[in-house]
Amino acid sequence: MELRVWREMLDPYYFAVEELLVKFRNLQKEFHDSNQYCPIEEVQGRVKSISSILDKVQKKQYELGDVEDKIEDIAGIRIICQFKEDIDKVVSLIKNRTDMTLKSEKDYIRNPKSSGYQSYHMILYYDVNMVTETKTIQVEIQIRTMGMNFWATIEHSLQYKYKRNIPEHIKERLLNTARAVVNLDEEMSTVRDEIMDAQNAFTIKDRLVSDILKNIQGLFRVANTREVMKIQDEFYKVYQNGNVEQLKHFSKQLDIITEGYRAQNLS
Ligand code: 0O2
Repeated sequence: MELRVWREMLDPYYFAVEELLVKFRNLQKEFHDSNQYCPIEEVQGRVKSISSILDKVQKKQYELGDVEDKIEDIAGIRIICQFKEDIDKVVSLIKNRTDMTLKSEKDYIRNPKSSGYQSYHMILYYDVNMVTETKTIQVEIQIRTMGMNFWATIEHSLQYKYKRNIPEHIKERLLNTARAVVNLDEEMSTVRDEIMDAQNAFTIKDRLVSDILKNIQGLFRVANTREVMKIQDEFYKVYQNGNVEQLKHFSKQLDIITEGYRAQNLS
C-alpha cells in the first residue's frame, strides 16, 4: 500500500483520537469544576504506527485489505485511574455515552493474562465526521490503574527488547511484580477514603483561596484602597491559620461586601 493511501486511511483515526482526548479531558474538567471526585486521573491517546500495524498483520496473517476490520486498536485511548474501584465507574461512564457504541470488552483485571497483564479493554464504534462522509471506525480504550500502567509499560519495553521472547527468569520476575501491583492496588483501596478526603480538602482550599483573591482584586477597582488592604491583611491572617472553615466564613463575608459594592455601582 502506498504511503499516501496509508495516510488517507489513518486520517479518521487521528481525528478520533484527538476528539476523544478532548471529550475525556472535558469529563475530568466537569468533575473538578463541580467539586466531585474524578475517577479519571490521566488520558492518553495514540494512533498505531504503520510498522506496528504491519507487524500485527504479519503475526495474525491478516489480509492487508482487512486491516481496518480486523485490527481493532488502530486508534487507542488509555485511561489511567488512581484506584481499582474507579475503573468500573469509567466503564459505566463510557457505556452510558451516546457518541460511541460498545462492540466488545475484555476484563483482564478479573481475568489477568498469563503474563500478569491487567487492564480493562473496550472496543467501541465511533463516528468521525469527515468532509464528504461520516466514517465509523473502531477505537480501543484501555482502562487501568497507575500501578497496572507502570507494570504494562515496563513489560511492553521488555517485549520489544526481547522481540516478544522474554527469557523465563525475567518472565517469572514480571509475574512477581504483577502480584505486587495487585497487592499495591488492594492496599491503596483500603486507604482510598482517607486519600480522597485529603485530596478533596486540598482542592476545596485551593478553590476558596482563588475565589477570595479574585474578589479582593475586584474590590481594588471599586472600593477604597486602604479598606481593601485591610481586607487583604485579614485574609493573610485567616490563611496562615490554615483553618478551612474560617476560610469559608471569610469567603462568604467577602461575597457580601463585594455584592454590596456591586449594588452601589449599579444604582
Ligand atoms: P501494542 O504494541 O501495545 O499496540 P492478542 O495478540 O490476541 O493477545 P489482541 O487480540 O489484539 O491481542 O487483543 P488484546 O489481548 O486485548 O491486546 C490488545 C492490546 O493490549 C495490545 O496491543 C497491548 O497494547 C495490550 N496488551 C495485551 N496483552 C499485553 C501484555 O501481556 N503486556 C502488555 N504490556 N500489553 C498487553 P498490541 O497490538 O499487542 O501491542
